[in-house]
Amino acid sequence: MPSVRRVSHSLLERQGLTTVFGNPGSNELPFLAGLPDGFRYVLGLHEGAVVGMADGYAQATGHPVLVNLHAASGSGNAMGALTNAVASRTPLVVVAGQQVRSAIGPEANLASVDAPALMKPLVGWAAEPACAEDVPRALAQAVFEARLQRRPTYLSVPYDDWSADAGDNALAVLERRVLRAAAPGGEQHRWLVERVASARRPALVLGGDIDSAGRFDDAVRLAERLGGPVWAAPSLFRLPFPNRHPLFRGVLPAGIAPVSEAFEGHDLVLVLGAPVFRYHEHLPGRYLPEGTRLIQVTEDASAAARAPMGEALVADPGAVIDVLLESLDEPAAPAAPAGGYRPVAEPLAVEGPGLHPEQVFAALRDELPEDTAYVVESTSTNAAWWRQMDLRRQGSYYFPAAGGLGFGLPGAVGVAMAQPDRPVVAVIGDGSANYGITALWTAAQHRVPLTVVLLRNGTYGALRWFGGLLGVPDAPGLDIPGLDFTRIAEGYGVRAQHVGGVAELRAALAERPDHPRLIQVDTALTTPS
Ligand SMILES: Cc1ncc(C[n+]2csc(CCOP(=O)(O)OP(=O)(O)O)c2C)c(N)n1
Ligand SMILES: [Mg+2]
Repeated sequence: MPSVRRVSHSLLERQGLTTVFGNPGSNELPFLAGLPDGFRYVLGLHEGAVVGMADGYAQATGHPVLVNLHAASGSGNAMGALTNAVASRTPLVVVAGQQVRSAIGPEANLASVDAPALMKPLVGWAAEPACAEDVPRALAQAVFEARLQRRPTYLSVPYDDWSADAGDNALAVLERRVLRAAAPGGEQHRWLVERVASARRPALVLGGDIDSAGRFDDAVRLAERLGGPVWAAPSLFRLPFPNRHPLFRGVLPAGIAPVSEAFEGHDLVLVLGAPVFRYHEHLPGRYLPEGTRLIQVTEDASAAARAPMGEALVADPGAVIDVLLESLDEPAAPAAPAGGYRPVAEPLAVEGPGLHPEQVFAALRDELPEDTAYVVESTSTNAAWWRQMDLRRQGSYYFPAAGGLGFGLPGAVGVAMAQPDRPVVAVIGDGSANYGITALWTAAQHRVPLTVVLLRNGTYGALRWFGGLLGVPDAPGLDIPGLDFTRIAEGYGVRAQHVGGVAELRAALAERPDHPRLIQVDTALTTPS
């Protein structure tokens, strides 16, 4: 009979999880023994960066990705990064090494005491198999749960299990396929179409799931059929709609009162592929204006169950778009003529040293190809970003989904590894960069052709703005002077330059190196909105 390790490796191969992001320790080495040809182990130097890279890679490929972490300490280091993966519904399969079975009870060094409980509030499913024979089945479950729930899963495996005999039934798991169909059935179909068709002033709110599911272009067709305004859901992590399309009204503000205000005058708000809603700023008010009805369509049953208002249909929002496109009449006159995209405003300039972030973003927009994918983690420049960018393609925009810093740099490395034919640019603040900085080393080792544009304003800009909002104008610990990212990048093996002005920045961006590089630019402080 083959070993647990052999069957598990075969399972991962069959399920397409052959790129492994990890940072190993002694407990994990037995799992890594004899990895078959075709596996690729991408080493990250810190677990936050490991998970960020895997998150970017899984989001860009749309498939589950294996993450290999070291016991409780490595899992703990990864937790902040996992909050983002949970919010973006990224199917990560985390396998952590455990002490040998007989050493867990006495709590030998590197025993992870009650390992599933350590991770459980965060991941969708967590387990430690009750015996070695159950490891291949449990690993298959971890993969299927991640795929079906679209949520990270966690499996802790005692390291003496890998060399154990897999038992007579182990091979059965290799043949398994687990499929899901999620189009609305007859009754639901009729109800939804009737509600949408009878709306006089419908509005559409699209979540990041629409982009993750590859429905960016279909969302445009639906919006043009409905003819109403389109917003992106608050706390956006993927752009589901072209941001200069004439029907696009921008990202909804992340507060109850301003969301309600935006919906004023609409009898129906149809929310596709988003929780209702991921508010952030506490701006209380009524959830919806008088006379506005909300229908949420999401594949995420928990997001449907926990919403505080509206009706919900748990179904694949992409399938629902198809249903609506088939069932709704063509509009008499197209509300949004093709090619009628809204023009871009002139970038603002600043006096004194440093560029306005808008000048930086205008340079990105003009100098980089239209299909560039941007991974953004710069928190005070949100308004400037949307004023200048013109994103018209699926998979153009990624942002830390739970607001946990440390996704941006590693996430960009993962996106670039997943899409070698697409230009990838990380737009990173000088505060954010530090949380995932070690990903630069992985980028250098794998010669990932990533451009990092580092915005150095010397401060945690967004927190200064938040301080005003919360009535805390004098909080300490917000400034971060004295950081030179060109020297840090060079230390990790990434070529770097400091650009002084717009012309120099544009000239640098026009180059297309086949290796990673970092461009540091000093910027003026702006506010997120
Ligand atoms: C892991 C984590 N720690 C702390 C924070 C709080 N936080 C939110 S925005 C921010 C500042 C980020 O600064 P920077 O990247 O320089 O962007 P800027 O606001 O200056 O544009 C911080 C520290 C967070 N979101 N995540
Ligand atoms: Mg900053």
